[in-house]
Amino acid sequence: MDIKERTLVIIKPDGIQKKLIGEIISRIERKGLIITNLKMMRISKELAEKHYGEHKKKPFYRNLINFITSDSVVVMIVEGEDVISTFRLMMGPTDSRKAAPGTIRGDYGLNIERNIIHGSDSIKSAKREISLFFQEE
Ligand code: 3AN
Repeated sequence: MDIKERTLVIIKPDGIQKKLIGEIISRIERKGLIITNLKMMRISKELAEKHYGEHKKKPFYRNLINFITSDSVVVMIVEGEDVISTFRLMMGPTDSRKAAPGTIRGDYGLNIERNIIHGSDSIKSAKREISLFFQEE
């Protein structure tokens, strides 16, 4: 059985503006997770709407799309045993104000929207998101 799992990680525009690319990559590497694919890009409105499709009806949807497309992001596929739950723990909860120190959002995030980082929330989401961002695979 293949115990390796994959997740899609996005360093969001606030993470780029705060110069956290190196810090976040370091945390991933020091934890022992493997970065198999990495690119810097500007997310189009179309791609953002596909990625956040599940939130389409939410009141924060428009702001979310505007924010994620507002500047460059870094997108990665990260691999490792139980990487989805491991990386969710490393990120901390969605609302940065509730995230503990030592987590990425707890250390660097401002609030629920400006929360520095995205990580897939399930195997199903990871597969969907990886195919959206790394189509050539
Ligand atoms: P996570 O990124 O922790 O998986 P989701 O999938 O519930 O969180 O939400 C996706 C993104 O939508 C979050 N990262 C956050 O930026 C934004 N978001 C979620 N809930 C809210 C909210 N109540 N107000 C504003 N933005 C939100």
